[in-house]
Amino acid sequence: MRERLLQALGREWRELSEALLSGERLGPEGALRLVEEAPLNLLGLLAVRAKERHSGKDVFYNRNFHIEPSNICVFNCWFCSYRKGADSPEAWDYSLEEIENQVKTRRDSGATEVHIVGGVHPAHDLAYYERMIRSVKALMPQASVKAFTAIELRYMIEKAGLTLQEGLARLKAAGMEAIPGGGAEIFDEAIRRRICPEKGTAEAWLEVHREAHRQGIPTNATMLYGHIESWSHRIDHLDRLRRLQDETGGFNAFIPLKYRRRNNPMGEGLSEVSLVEDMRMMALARLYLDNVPHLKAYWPMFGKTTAQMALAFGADDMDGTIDDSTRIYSMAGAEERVPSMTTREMEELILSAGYRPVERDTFYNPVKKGYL
Ligand code: V47
Repeated sequence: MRERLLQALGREWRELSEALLSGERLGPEGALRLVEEAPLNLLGLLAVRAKERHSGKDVFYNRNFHIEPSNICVFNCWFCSYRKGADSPEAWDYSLEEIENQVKTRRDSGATEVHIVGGVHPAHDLAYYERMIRSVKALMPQASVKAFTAIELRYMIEKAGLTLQEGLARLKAAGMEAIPGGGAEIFDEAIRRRICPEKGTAEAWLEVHREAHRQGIPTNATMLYGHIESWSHRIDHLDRLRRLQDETGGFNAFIPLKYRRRNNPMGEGLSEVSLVEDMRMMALARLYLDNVPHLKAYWPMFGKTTAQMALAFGADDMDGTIDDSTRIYSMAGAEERVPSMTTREMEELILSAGYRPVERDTFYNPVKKGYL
């Protein structure tokens, strides 16, 4: 099969495909040539082979919900439709009691993960976030708390006058068991300065994740693509993540986040990238990040059908059921206005793409194999 496939390819792609199929590492130049010039179906095939080396026929999902404590943010990122100033009528800032009530309505839903991310709020301090995590854990001891982007973490820890090591240790002691991948955007310094000048450097983002990994806290990584960056910037971003992962092994999953253009200042002069470009991006991520176990197709951002299609381009994780608990993407114009999926719908999407659904916990331990 493999021989026939390689024979069928033109000489042009035979050597690179052979190297990738034997598990050789893709370098930046090979990656650029592949993603810009290779036929889409070849990219899909190579990425699926790489996915199957990591996770066979399994495709993971979890039962989760988000808490977005506030959309008030001290930073003003060009691509963000979510952040509001403190005096905006569209701003929210839930009290701990309101957050507890959100958890109470979902505590018996079977969720195994609570994902907490919000704006970088000017007034709240580390002690407030410790209390928040503790009260979520007290109400749902069976669920893992995956909380706060590296940007939120740096801000609350610096404000408390602590080192990263001390601040992360305190949050871990309060019950923070994993860290989501947000805030990475694009690592290239020049692009980063244009789209999120106040957010801190790429090195600052990487340092938070490095320290978390050192403390045994697993994390995810993201990349915001499809705006003013080029394929070379995307490859540079993947390369910096791959280097950190070689060092620590602490990333669980990578999540490419497609830029959505509604209701944010950057969208005025830009259109969104095509489905074909999304699939090329997925395949590139699977092939380049050979040391990151999982690649997530985040359906609230892509829409359900595009997320399902991503399973043919190397993704092996569909994130979770969400239960209509996040606004970041619907505010930016994503298709899923009310992001919610039943486990049945999730499993049907995975099965009809030819894979075996596996409900997982935050750490990718199987909770159950298939309900249908
Ligand atoms: O960092 C903001 C992105 C991220 C837009 O770790 C936008 O499991 C597209 O990181 N268009 C936050 N993207 C969300 C995030 C995340 C989501 C799901 C799962 C996980 C995980 C992490 O959302 C931000 C930014 O890159 N974002 N605005 C926009 N207009």
